[in-house]
Amino acid sequence: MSGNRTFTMIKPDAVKAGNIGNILQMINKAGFKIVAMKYTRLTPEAAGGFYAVHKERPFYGELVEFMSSGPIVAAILEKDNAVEDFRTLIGATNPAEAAEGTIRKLYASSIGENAVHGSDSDENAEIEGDYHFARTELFA
Ligand code: 3AN
Repeated sequence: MSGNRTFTMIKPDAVKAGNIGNILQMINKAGFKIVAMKYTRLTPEAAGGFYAVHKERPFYGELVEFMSSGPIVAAILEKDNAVEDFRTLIGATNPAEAAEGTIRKLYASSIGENAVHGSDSDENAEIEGDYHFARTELFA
């Protein structure tokens, strides 16, 4: 059975370009409810930990540097079939291959600077949401 939560980040390129509002509007229009959200900046250590699964990939250093280069928006989203539906909304990793009308087609400039993150499984959605929000939920 598919879960009803996913985790997203609006990445530094999209924040810098002034697209937070446009992207959140697309997320809401697609039927996702925002259940946790924060504007923050990742340290290189925090970005490195978040993307630890990619640490053997050739682009890891570049990815960590980019993700800690400026503020981001992190959020937990709720909707039936959240992970899959959100991956559809954001489009392919490479914006050149992303479908028309997707967030990456509209707002991403390259495979490395691709505007948004979306979890790729229910298990990772929970791990990634906890990475950003588990401790601060103590203050909810
Ligand atoms: P997605 O974000 O679509 O799940 P992943 O998990 O393959 O894609 O990659 C995680 C992140 O790593 C991507 N969002 C992108 O920023 C970066 N990335 C992936 N492939 C490349 C690449 N070939 N060159 C540079 N950065 C990449």
